[in-house]
Amino acid sequence: EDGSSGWLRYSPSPQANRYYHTLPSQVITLNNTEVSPVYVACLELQKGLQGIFGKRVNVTHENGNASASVIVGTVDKYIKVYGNADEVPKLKEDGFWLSTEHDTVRILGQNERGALYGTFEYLSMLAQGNFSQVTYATNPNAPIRWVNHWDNMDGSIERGYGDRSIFFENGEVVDNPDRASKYARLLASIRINGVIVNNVNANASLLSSRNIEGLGRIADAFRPYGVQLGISLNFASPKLVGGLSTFDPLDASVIAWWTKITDEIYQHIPDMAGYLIKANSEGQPGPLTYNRTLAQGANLFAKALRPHGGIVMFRAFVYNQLNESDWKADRANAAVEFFKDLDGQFDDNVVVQIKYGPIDFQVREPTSPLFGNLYKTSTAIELQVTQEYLGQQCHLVYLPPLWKTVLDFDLRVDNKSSLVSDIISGERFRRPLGGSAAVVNVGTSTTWLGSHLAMSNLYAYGRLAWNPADDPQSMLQDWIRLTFSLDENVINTITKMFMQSWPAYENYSGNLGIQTLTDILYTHFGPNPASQDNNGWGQWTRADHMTIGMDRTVSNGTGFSGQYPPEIAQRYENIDTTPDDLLLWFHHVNYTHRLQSGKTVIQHFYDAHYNGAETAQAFVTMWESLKDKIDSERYNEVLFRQTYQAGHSIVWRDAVSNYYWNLSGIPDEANRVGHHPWRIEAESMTLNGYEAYLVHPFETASNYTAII
Ligand code: BDP
Repeated sequence: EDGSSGWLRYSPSPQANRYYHTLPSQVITLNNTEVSPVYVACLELQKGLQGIFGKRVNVTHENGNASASVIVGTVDKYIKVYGNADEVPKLKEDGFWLSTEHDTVRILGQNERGALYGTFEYLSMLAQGNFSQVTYATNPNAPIRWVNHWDNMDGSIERGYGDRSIFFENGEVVDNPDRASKYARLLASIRINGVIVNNVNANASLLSSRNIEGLGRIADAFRPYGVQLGISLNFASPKLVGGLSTFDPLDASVIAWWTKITDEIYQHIPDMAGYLIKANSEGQPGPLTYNRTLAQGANLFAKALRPHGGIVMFRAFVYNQLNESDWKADRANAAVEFFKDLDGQFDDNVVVQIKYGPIDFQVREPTSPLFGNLYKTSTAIELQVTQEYLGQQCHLVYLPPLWKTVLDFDLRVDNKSSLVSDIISGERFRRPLGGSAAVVNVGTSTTWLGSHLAMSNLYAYGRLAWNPADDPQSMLQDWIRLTFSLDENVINTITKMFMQSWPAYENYSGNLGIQTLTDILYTHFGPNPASQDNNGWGQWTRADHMTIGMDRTVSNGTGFSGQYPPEIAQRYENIDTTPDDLLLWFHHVNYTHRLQSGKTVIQHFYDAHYNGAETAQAFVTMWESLKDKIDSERYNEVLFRQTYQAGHSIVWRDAVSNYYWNLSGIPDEANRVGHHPWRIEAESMTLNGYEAYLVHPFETASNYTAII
């Protein structure tokens, strides 16, 4: 159990004997092309039934007696063979219909991909010990359900915590696509249909003929699983690798160059999903260099892709709000400032990809107001399975509850229900495209993400991309059953840990909407509250001796709250209607300001940091209680990480509490901050060969002192 099977373990069912005779004894495939999703579905059924029940089943193309069979295929093929499919409602693209009633299991997809999804669904039921008789159809919320890799050509991964890239090494695409194929299988099981394989900070050398050929290999490995490959582009490629003197998106030679490259890519990858573009952001080149708009930049690619059916995902993560001198400059305002006026100017095959919050994957952010400002543009939400600011896979943070705060958020555009999930599906503004993308740092680690527990986030991401109304806890419990065990105690204990994990991390890393108080400039790991203010992009906590928080109101602050539709804008403009968990995001207050909870801001800080760290200690004992119920390999690896988190949460707690105690001079009512009677400081021990020295920033080591 090294984690490589993820949630597709097909481990033996404790109920195998009881249900063996009810299982199908053959698989009837309706679509019989060699390596197609339906072909893969049949292999998967054989593998699953063998693993879970020890039952061998044959695959046949015959269409005679269907009793005691699983029939897999598309609805169209089913009608051809069996005459009609009257029971099956009209399905959307990729949707499927599953019926396990009577003695024939029928798994029918709108397309082959849907049939494969239905197969995984059926096997997931069996693997979870669910033998109920069901008949239902399910359809995706949105057509785009992608993951984004930040893999570099040299094989490293930006913000990667799961070892090396599975796609690239030494500047080239890997020769052996086996791992890519295994990954596609995992993705298909959660209904992900697209992968951008390289970093948004893209290297133009990806476009060499040799690399394009290599991408073809990866796409071939993905294809049987219904997963399409896409790539990130460097906007300056015509100049960097094309020998042109410009990358102006309106220049004829530039247009011709992109058209040619795009055609070449489609020769190797006829079903290429499209391009992802990070332009004029964090040093990346873009159309603004030539005084062209971001929409003109996006449309350049849209036109090259259109004949091939590809789409452009254009990132809204563009900002240049430096605020060293201007206290009103606010990076949170950037996306709306850059994109609002471009609404209506993007081609139909462009999707603007918007991070869930206005800053950058923080532990708590309000919903990005850009979702409520683009009526004539298709949009997608960008989430991050990679726990960049959220403990980098060393802390347990189950993310769906955080993501749901955004997906379920009602922006009240035109005073009408406007859930983010309905906006990105295209439904609210009647857009043709839309969906989700998640940054995923899967690498060569046997655990894929560098941590067994972090896989829950990838699993749930796929589920939410398909159905944003899915419940975080029930998705989690499915994942636990598939990943660990059907044992009630295991399910309950892990559920408890996970459902407490995001609140705990928020408590010790930055609460009341102050953002994750991590080192913001470099590592994005570990506490460094001062760095939030001492940099040109930030000034986010605006903390001084008396006050804290960023005033983002229209009346006195940066005006950010005014970017929301009126009902929401009023809610955040007014301190009394701003929820506590976003108070310091929107308002600048005294440390002694009373929250709706009745506590002062500073006392809430202290209490939250202690509570959060205490919860993280409890994760260790909860996990230890499962010792005999989890295989030793995964038990020990998880225990190691939980022990680390327990310790690091104390570092967080003390660093942040000490920092604000020092700044405000207001003591902790419970007299904990600065007093740790039970703790033995390293520098107080007798240490041969070690020396104590003062650290900077002071709060990152207790007593200002570290040992080297
Ligand atoms: C930030 C990451 C940086 C990414 C950037 C992005 O720190 O590595 O390049 O986002 O999303 O969060 O483009």
